[in-house]
Amino acid sequence: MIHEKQKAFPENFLWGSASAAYQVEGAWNEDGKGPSNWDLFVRIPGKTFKGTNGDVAVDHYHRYEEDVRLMAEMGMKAYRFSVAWTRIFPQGKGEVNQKGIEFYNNLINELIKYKIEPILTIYHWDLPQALQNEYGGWESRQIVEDFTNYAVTLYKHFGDRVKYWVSLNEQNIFTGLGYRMALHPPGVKDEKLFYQVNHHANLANASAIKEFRKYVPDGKIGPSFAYGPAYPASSKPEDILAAENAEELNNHWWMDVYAWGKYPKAAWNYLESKGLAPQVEEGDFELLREGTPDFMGVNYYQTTTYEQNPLVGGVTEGVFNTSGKKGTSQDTGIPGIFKTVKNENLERTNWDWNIDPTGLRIGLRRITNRYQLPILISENGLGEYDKLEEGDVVNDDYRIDYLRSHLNTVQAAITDGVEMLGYCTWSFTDLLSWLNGFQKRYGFVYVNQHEEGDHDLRRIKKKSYYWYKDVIETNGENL
Ligand code: BGP
Repeated sequence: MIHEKQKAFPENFLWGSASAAYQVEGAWNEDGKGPSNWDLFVRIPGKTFKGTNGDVAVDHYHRYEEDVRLMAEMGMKAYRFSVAWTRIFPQGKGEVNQKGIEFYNNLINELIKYKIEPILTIYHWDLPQALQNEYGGWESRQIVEDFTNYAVTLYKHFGDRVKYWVSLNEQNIFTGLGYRMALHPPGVKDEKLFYQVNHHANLANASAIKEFRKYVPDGKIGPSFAYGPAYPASSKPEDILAAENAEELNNHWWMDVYAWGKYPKAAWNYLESKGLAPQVEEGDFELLREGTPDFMGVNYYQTTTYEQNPLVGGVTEGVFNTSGKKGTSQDTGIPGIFKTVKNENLERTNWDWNIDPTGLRIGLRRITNRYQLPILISENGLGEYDKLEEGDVVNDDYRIDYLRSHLNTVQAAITDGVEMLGYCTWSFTDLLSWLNGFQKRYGFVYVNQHEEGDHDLRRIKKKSYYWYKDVIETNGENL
């Protein structure tokens, strides 16, 4: 649809930015914090770009007041951050660490002081290592109880002031990269275990949402799903079927469970025939149905294009570009199901991520049609090299172009009828990229931090900072 006139962004639209504890906080072993799986994983040689870790990150733990002040000056309406489970329960369970509660209380109060809506992510990948050691973390159903207890602790302490909650961040990514591709902790490649781990995460998610209703009845909660809408490479029916397969196995496999408490049929049958379907116990589906969200959180970066992949001799494992050298990624696939191909209609970033604003609108429409849930864009942004020029200037016009084009399609989706709660860019300040060090930058605020050497971590507003400020001030009229 080409609209003659776009609808305005809703009043009270949550113009925000997002971050994650491990990527910004630093202070990895301070004030009683216990070690997380990431604290250990990054120390294994060869796992991250130039061995970078979040020991210091961008030191948000000590500089949160300055960071919030910068948000306030920009006029930001919402800030999505995550809580480090290991600050609240250093060993994953047991005694609450009051210092951890204190830090997030301070952060929340600081945000509220400036009328910035806190959006709290309960879990953004940093699992207490103690739980990994004790029972394999997500590999055991025991995680459901410990995760729920952790979530309830957060509801009790922060639910009076925090009304927007994200349960799990990108469950599809942390389970997939952790148990299928061995790129994230615990660095395992085991298809069957991957589906089982993911089922436990579904149960934990639903259980935490179910409890939420008791403790924060006036709040809203949902997961943040990393949605990469699937495109067929051509109009060949085989390619269209390959894209359908991808949509079902890579997207509906998660979103159907969130929204409806059930797995999609063809995907389930396929996995069952391969002996890969998760083991389900009595009461599981009931719990999944009882723990459905108020909104779908969407982390959108790109679409993926698929074509047919032969059963015999088909493409399997691909290669991820974590170096920032354009063209170093390789396509991946499942024989007999699909394989990915480069979409020649789209530009790519230096990390080979497709730039596709229209894909966002397509994704928002698909979610609206299938689930009829409001949507919070909980992440969207451009990771690129930035150049700090003389006089502390960063001219990141490419980031402005990226965000503007995506916001244009968000507005088109709103005009189509999609119910949007808000839009959080990834990210506010620069931060640590899990596998790509500090050179892949996302923020409106440059942080003088690099892979090597000691740096002063000073904050510098980029050109995009002023652009987003104006967008917020005009409620999206000046895109
Ligand atoms: C999402 C994660 C974020 C963030 C972002 C950018 O998948 O939720 O934590 O890292 O991607 O990814 P990257 O840092 O790999 O560029």
